[in-house]
Amino acid sequence: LCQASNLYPKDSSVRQTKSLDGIWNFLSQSSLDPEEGFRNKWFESPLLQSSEGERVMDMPVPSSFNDITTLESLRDFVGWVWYDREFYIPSHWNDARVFLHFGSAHYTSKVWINGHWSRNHSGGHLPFESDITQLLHRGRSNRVTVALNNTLGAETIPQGKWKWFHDDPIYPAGYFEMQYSFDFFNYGGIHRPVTLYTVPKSIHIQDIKVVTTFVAKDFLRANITYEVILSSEGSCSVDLLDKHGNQVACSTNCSGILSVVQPHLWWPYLMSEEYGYLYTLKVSARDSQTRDEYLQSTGIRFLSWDNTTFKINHTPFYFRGFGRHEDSNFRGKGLDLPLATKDYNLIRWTGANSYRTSHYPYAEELMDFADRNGIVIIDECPGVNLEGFKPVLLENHLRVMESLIARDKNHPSVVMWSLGNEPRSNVPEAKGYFQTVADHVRSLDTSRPTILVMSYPVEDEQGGYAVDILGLNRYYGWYSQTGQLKLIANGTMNEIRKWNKKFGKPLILTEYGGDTISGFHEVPSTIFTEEYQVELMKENFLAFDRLRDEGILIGEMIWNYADFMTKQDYVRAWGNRKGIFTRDRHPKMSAHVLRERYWNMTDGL
Ligand code: GCB
Repeated sequence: LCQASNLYPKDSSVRQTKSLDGIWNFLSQSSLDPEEGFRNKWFESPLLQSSEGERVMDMPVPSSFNDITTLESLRDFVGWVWYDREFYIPSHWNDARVFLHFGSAHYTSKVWINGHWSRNHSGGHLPFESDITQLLHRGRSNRVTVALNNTLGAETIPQGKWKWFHDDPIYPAGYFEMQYSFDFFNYGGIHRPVTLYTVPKSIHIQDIKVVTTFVAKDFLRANITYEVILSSEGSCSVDLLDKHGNQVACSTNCSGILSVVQPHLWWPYLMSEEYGYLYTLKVSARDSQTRDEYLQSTGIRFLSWDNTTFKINHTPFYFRGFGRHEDSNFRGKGLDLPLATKDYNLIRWTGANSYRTSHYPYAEELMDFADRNGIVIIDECPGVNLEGFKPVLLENHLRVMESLIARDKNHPSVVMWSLGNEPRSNVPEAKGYFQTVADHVRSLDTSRPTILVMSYPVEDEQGGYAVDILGLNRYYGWYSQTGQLKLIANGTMNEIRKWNKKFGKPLILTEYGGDTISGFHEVPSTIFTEEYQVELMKENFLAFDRLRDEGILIGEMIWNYADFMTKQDYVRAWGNRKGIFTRDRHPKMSAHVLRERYWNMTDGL
């Protein structure tokens, strides 16, 4: 089987795609007998025809399965679920190699085609694919079966803890319970598109890497360094096309440097009238028999950083944005393009220029939106609340960073790799652990800095040594000094100055905020009211403006863009309510206040 590719499945003059999204058959397995489906080989025949056939239900893909039905047991389900569907291969695909690509499935997957095992994958937020050419039926129907398990353990990223209950007076025998410490619902399901795509049999483009390695200070010239990786020996031709399809540079080498005169730089939203400018790198590869073609969009922009600043195209950049989640009603973490498009329109409405993919990599479709809209991304791996720092965890962390970089390396919007959010990094082991992760990331990509988002008191924090940029989450007026608005500005300033003194690196306040129930109002304000959220923000702004003047703060990101679902918890009223939008994207008072601030920072564009 030929090695999988890192390229997003796309049509070209050679390649074709076919979506397998839609309604699939779905069955959740009893947690009392987790091996049942494997023992009875449910992958060998259609689920509907299994002995459990009457329990089979409709399940949309992409979507989380949890909120689709009326069953409490499925909403809270932890364990194996099974999906299958039938599909046909177009007859003109007979000469092609066919790959099956999953945008993501949470968390552990096993895939079969027509009853034959195709691949396993572990990890809930990154793509995986396999060459299924040999397993396909031509001229009659095919079946894809997926067994998927959303259980998290001590070594998965993120982590969870689970327990079987036997002989317990409260729990029924065999009761399975999973706990996790992170603050968002552990949705399960096939969360992103499932796509078949073709490449030529004898040679294909496996990967393309594009990095802007030089932008002249006067912006009149730029270099991009590229590399094309082929599945077998062959030759390349590469054309760089501008927005109108005009060729601006070309080469017949599989790797090299393209020099662009008077480049249209990729600028963040509202930093130039031409924000989000994208070129297309048209890559062709051939051998004596055939030709492959892939169109890679690319932006020309250069990043640099030191102990006080972070620059895009030699211009200091201040992050004004959000933490976010992939989360919405019914579909949970399933990709939803109407919602994604609405979100980008709302983000632009607020005047924000950036967000962090808290706390896991988001769908590639969202990264493409960010590229086109000039929204700057801090790209976070799924390492949220990591603890223990055992060697196996480290290995898995390195692998997940590799897959993240492999997937997102060509997005101009991605300017930073986040090694994680709020690790339990107040222990000595954390220092070496994060040094290893950061060094590994640098060995894979020197063009972007690393960040770690931290939460311990500065005296205890061990994670900050390893990274280039510090991320800090602070909740003055909420988790500390609750209800005491007047302490927020001083608390925040005092704290960030201490971080600067200890680590001497640029800092982004990656989270601040407070839960706010849309429609709660009170004067004088109290926590949970819309007034309180606004006043809390304004006190934070006082601190941010001072710290920015002092040159130690390079960004602010409110927690959160929108309300989102969490596990049931008495400190969460129907999820986390720190959004400036509600879960269905209606603005709270805070959205207007943030909008005013962010637009005032845009230098009049
Ligand atoms: C945090 C976490 C985030 C939570 C947030 C909160 O520090 O990073 O995942 O949702 O606090 O609202 O408690």
